[in-house]
Amino acid sequence: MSNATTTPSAPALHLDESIDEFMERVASQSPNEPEFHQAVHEVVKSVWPIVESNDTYREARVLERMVIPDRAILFRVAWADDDGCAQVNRGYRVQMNDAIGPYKGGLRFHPSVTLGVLKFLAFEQIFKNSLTTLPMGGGKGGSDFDPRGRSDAEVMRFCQAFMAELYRHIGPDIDVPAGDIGVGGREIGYLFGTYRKITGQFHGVLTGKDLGWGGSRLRPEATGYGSVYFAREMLATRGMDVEGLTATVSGSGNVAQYTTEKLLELGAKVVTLSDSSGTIVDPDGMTGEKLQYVMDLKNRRRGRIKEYAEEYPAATYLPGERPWSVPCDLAFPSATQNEISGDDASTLIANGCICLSEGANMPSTPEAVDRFLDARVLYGPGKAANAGGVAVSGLEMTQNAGCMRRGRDEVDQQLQRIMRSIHQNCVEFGRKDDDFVNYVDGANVAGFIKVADAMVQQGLW
Ligand code: NDP
Ligand code: 2IT
Repeated sequence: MSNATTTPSAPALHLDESIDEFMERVASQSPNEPEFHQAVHEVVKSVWPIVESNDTYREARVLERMVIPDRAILFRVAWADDDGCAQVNRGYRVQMNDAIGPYKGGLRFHPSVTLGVLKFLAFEQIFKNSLTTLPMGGGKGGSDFDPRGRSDAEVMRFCQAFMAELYRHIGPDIDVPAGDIGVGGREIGYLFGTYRKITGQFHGVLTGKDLGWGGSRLRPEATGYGSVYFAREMLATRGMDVEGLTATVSGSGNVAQYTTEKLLELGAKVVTLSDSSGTIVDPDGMTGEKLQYVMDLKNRRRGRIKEYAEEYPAATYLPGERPWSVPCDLAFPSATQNEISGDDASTLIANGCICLSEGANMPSTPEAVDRFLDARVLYGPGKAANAGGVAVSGLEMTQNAGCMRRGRDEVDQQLQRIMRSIHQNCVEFGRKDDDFVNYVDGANVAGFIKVADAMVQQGLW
């Protein structure tokens, strides 16, 4: 047998190309996924110098491997509405990277969900989960199903149909979904019930469960509380605290509600909330009673935030607007991606905003991020600032695996410890020559190294 044509070539060294060329390749491999390209570009810019100077990462092509999901599952979800009519949606689970633990990440039910949106979220989740210090890989899933205006029975039938396919792809040591936009305690209940019914097994296969059947204390609160804890850590680097400061919060769902609760507890003044229809501005500031009203409005009555201004006449409702023109010291974007434009960022800075902690995933456009960094704002990117939610999900997984329970104080202490450790990692890897901390670089590099090392150590897959 001739071996003339079988001599193996030397391992190709990745990164003979520029960042732009790398991004062109990502874009051509995954067309029409702008959010995914945006998330990848941000990480690639931060980690490029690390990869360029590390032969092992280059030879193992870790960066090229990380931007391709381990797998992305797309499935049909067919269900009957209350009139008995057939409805059809698309369901997805993107299993992005499990080098450091089972896939972990939420499910989003929203009409804007596409494969590209879930790939961006699953990609972010790799680094976020790595930052938590817990053994969790990156994943995300969901559907273009719109729960708005649907009855409980319709939501239940949709969740049952969704899980009738998803169940075969998940498991406590494989992939553990949780909530995200449009998926809260109600949906997790229906999804868990269906999993249990189909498999006959009571597994910790979802997090965000109710306390009565394996949920963790403080999981509903964790993302919002964690985002405020992260802001507090950032402010402490400048000798400041949240007490007495004015905050704008966007969104009025899970993350916005518990961000507001923690801010009020710590003595800040919260002056805005929003939903996809508009913003309410309350110059008197919110109170515990007003927040209870919002929780009842959004979680039980499933109403719109404009009703707040009808209930509390001192507040005004700005239809179609976001909160960023309202003067504040602190901003907590807690609704959705790309909700802060470059111009919004300039307005926030001009109005005196000194600190921004992202409860949402990628709420700032690249232009906005650049402006925050140029203005030396304390800017906490989502993958660091909102990691408290998945961190407590990780605690819920250990609780289920060990058949034990933790009390509220214990979970809160762990959450605070994890947010402090994420902050320290960001500072360590993001401090610049002039002592300014670039939390974007810090979070990306710290999150990346652990996953990249695991991929190298575990061989070429
Ligand atoms: P919810 O569904 O509880 O609330 C979402 C809020 O954001 C609602 O007020 C909703 O308004 C608003 N919103 C959703 N989509 C849009 C849009 N396209 N434009 C404007 N407003 C919008 O979701 P969560 O609070 O759980 O999630 C909020 C953000 O936090 C998301 O970015 C999510 O990925 C992120 N996050 C959530 C975590 C969690 O544990 N839940 C963990 C980490 C991050 P409307 O009612 O009009 O739709
Ligand atoms: O974006 C996120 O981190 C979440 N939606 C929470 C994921 C989780 O598994 O708790």
